[in-house]
Amino acid sequence: LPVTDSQRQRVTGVTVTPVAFKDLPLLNTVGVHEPYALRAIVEVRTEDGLIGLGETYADADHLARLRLAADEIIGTDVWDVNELARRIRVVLAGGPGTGDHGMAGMVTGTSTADAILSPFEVAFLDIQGQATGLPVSTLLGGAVRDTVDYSGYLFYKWAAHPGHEPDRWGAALDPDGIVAQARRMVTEYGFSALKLKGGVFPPDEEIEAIHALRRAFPEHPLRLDPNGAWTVETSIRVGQELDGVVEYLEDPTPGVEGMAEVARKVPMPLATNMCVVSFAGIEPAVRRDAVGVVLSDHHFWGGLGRSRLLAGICDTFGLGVSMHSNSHLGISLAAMTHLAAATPNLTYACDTHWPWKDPGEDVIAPGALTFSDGAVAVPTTPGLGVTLDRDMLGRLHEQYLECGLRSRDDTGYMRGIDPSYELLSPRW
Ligand code: GKR
Ligand code: MG
Repeated sequence: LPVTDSQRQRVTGVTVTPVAFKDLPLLNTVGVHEPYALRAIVEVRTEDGLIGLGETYADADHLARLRLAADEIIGTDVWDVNELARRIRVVLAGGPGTGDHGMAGMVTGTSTADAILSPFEVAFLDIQGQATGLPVSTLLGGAVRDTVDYSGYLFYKWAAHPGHEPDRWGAALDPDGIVAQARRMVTEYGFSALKLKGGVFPPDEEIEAIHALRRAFPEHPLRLDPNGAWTVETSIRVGQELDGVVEYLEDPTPGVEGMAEVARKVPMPLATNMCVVSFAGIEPAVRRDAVGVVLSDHHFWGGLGRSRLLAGICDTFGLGVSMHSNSHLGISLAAMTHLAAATPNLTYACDTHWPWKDPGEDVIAPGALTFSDGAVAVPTTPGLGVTLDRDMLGRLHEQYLECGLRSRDDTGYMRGIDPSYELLSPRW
């Protein structure tokens, strides 16, 4: 891209604002979602008054590292992402190389430097787009699709957080509840693929839920993700029983060796956002043929540029690419949509937690991103195509201050409700 002097932009200020938004009692293999999910909103300002946005986890350690990085990147040119990455590596030197930011312990081994780089890189791309009048997907090499498909992400859940009124989704604790949840999600959003978060009930009950979904939705690609809750033997049995029913089985068992053993004995590809979560994890998985699909996630793969690098490596080794999600707001959805649009080999519907969010709670002005037929139209306006709603940012920051949560802890919250709850990996 030819960049004129007026399009060059140096960073003059960075603000990192933690926010909390309401979350529902979604169950997973390490516990249950707390009443609020935490995110950090990153604003990067330039000498010409442009503001670029990024969104990431807000766990206390991660937040402290974001703030260290924020001070260090003042003066960087927003076109110089290599310099941004270098400064972040320098400021983090001596700190932890890997971590489990925002994942409640389910995903470990992500690169701390890449997780810190991500929101700043997204904000830099947002500014590059505003300075040139180009959408981020164009800066990433061009949108190969106008809309990005997302999957309906089904969770077992309670009717309400203890002590609260029933929420708008109600309980889903058996196959009928999951099918009812799926029907509503498909009706409201138009999703054409469905994923069930498993690892909550004994595997036979989750197999039954998948069969019930297949009967109710004969054409929808289905996925099951127990977050490594099963032994190798259980995973093989589930995989064989779901032959021809799921398009992929996601993280059935913990660890690359176990995944490789399961992969040899089940008919469908194994997908992962747990055993390949950083560039260092690719080679061991490829060498063992442990996974068939990598779920990229720009929040821990170092931003949008490095996620496209991951997609290129997957292409080289014949691996499929899908996309992972955690509870998130609109800046993340915008970034995910631009990335997916500009990644030719991202051919699966992406995960999103979007339907679980209170529709009235976001930090972006409404209207920029909407679901139609299960897909989001790729914004065509400059940058990410979303703008900050400062009133909402302030309100959700107040909510963060008041809610008292400082790091995601699904297990601790579950133990507060059920003191006998045990964390087991694998569980069955
Ligand atoms: O939100 O409970 C959850 C999910 O289990 C999430 O934390 C996972 O990281 O969605 C993720 C996954 O695909 O494993
Ligand atoms: Mg997963």
